[in-house]
Amino acid sequence: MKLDAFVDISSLLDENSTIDDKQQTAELIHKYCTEFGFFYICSDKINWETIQKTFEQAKRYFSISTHEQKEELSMKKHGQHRGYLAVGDENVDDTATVTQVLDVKEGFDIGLDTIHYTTDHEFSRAKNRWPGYMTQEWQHDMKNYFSLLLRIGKALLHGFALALKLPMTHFDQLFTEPLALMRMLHYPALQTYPPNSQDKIYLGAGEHTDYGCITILLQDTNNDGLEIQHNKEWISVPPIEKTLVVNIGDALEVWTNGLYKATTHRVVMKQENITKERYSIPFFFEPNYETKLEKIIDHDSGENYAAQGMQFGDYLSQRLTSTFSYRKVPL
Ligand SMILES: O=C(O)CCC(=O)C(=O)O
Repeated sequence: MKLDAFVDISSLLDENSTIDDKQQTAELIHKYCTEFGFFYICSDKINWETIQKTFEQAKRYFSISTHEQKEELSMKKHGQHRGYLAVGDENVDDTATVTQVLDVKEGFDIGLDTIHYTTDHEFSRAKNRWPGYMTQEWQHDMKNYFSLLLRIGKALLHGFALALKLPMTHFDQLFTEPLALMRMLHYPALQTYPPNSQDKIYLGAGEHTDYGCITILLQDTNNDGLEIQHNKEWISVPPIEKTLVVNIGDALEVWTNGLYKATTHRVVMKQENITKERYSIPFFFEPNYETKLEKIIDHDSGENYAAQGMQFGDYLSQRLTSTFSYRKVPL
């Protein structure tokens, strides 16, 4: 089974569209959020050329960087959440040990570059680490993509607010200094990591939920692998040209008290694609550090969230410590 959930978000991107048009889009968002927690977005108001160019630039980074150049900018080396992560540095399924499941992916994280945060937290202070050997154009393209995704994320928040019957701008104040992160991901071909050797299971990314508000994902149209859990089955979310995939994270689940679920997902590396690499760019659109994780609508799911009452930044920090080896203090 494949995910069949598409939302044209043009009305949310267009300042001149009517509130009725926006509300119609919001109703579709509501439907797919309660059904799947995942949906594709499309719009002819999105600059797909910019998106395609960024994708090619991300591939260039992984193809031309040497091992030494990557390690020079690694999170391991600098202890901050920016720059390079090698295969094994992040294992998103923190219920499995690295001896059982290994995420076969490398990545590069970029955060907000322009805002001077007023808060005094670790993520806020972390500066981007730009590879000096890539061109200025490369850096410019990455920043451009970041800005574009911020705009799309903010427009989507209006849709989510309307979907939840809140004032359209309800979330705006929570995203003035967002802990947003863009991650270029490269999944090496599976043939380099034969499955089940030494009793390990190799996944592109293990089973997990995302931690924040929403994730907006650009996928590789040459290689699929993303799967989501739906009614106790895994269904695939194949890449489709001129679409992005949106999914809900833990923060939005807590805010909606379980009305919108952070859906478990994973990236499988299929045997038939054994020779193929895969690339993707998730954009984790997260609120300000101090945002409280507490119920904002009148819905009772009977869930009791451990994160309830925490500041979002503290929750994010806790989750990253569970999944990123550079953050674990050696025993
Ligand atoms: O690469 C993908 O398609 C998904 C990545 C993902 O799930 C994640 O990084 O949280």
